[in-house]
Amino acid sequence: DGNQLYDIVTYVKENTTDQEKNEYFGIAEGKNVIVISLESVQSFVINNTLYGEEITPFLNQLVEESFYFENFYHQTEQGKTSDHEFIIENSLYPLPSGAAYFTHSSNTYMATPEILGNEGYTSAVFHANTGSFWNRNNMYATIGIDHFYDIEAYEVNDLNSVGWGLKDKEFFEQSMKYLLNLPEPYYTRFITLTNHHPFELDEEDATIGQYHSNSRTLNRYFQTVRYLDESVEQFFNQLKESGIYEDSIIILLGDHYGISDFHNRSMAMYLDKDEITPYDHIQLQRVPLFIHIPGLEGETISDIAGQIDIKPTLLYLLGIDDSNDLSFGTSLFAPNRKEFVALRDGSFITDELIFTKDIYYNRLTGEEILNLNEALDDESELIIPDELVKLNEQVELELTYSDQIIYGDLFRFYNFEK
Ligand code: GP9
Ligand code: MN
Repeated sequence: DGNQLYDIVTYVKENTTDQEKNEYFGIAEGKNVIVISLESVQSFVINNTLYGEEITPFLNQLVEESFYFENFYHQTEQGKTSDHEFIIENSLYPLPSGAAYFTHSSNTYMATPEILGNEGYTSAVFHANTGSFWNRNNMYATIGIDHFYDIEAYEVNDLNSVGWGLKDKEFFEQSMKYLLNLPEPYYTRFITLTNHHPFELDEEDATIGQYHSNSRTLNRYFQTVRYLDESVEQFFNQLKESGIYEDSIIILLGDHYGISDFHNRSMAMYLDKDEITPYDHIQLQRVPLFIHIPGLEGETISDIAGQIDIKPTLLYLLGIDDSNDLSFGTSLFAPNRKEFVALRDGSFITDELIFTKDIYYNRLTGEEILNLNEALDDESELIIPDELVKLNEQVELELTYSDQIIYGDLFRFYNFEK
């Protein structure tokens, strides 16, 4: 109701919307936007090797030429790919269970495509799957996506498909004609598919060997990741040849983890660890984020970041004032950032800490700082520093506020006009 919204607006205005502007504000003004979702890619494959061979040669090269965020976390839940779409377009958290794409596709939102639409942008999503998958067709209409190139827009047959459908190289290739016909400037998203569990690949497409462990899933993962790396390289070449590249800002990000905890033993073996601790689990939720602006030098950024920051970051780089928007993220280029990244289960990351499963860890070393369970078992006096209590409360509050917005469709009552 109105009171809930008032509290939320107050909180958001105090915590996220007051972005100081620096030289990055508007640095990509008027450019076309190309967002590439790297299905199931986790950061551990970037600048890493398998039996001495680079796994992602093209993406490694791209690290050098982009703003690369090495401590960027996915924040998705059960809605998987659709959750990552929901988070990056709205800067809201996904729901604790179910997928907002299914359950709240008729809500009022003020998503990136709507905001950019008001600035003269045309928006499009490219994804070679059935339009109703994740209820995308309905949600896209709600958030103002002008064109959805779903499976109907592609020529799909036995030869050019594997696993979940059209191979990514074919997907990018066939997408070019549509991209070239979009009125500029445009905001586009490309959702890849081949690097999806169970990571099937035709032999002729495999250019790196498999891993050898008890997990067939992890063993194959490296091959489909490499295939995706090559698909993206091919797409970049096509963007360059067609002249699109120069006028674009290209954002690449992982949507969510690809290797679940079920494969922890094999994962530990690959990472040369005895086991995957709760700390390691959180660190494995890092997915790559590249912000590539042709002509700018690359920089690897170690600050913590989350998918919730994508919307304000993009608007910031495009020079669009979003001070009356309601979002839970902050621009990754603004000097005054929010101090934590919250995951949907209440785990969170700060510059210094990782909190998960009732344990506070030192983020950089992985050392346990405080274990709430052990302290309680001991019957010892448990003293939790005030700042930790405050952080936990703020994370919970923020997740609750985001849920209230979605469950109550509260944006109906908010005036986004400046
Ligand atoms: C389906 C694709 C994969 O269209 O986006 O979805 P996921 O299983 O990763 O959520
Ligand atoms: Mn996915």
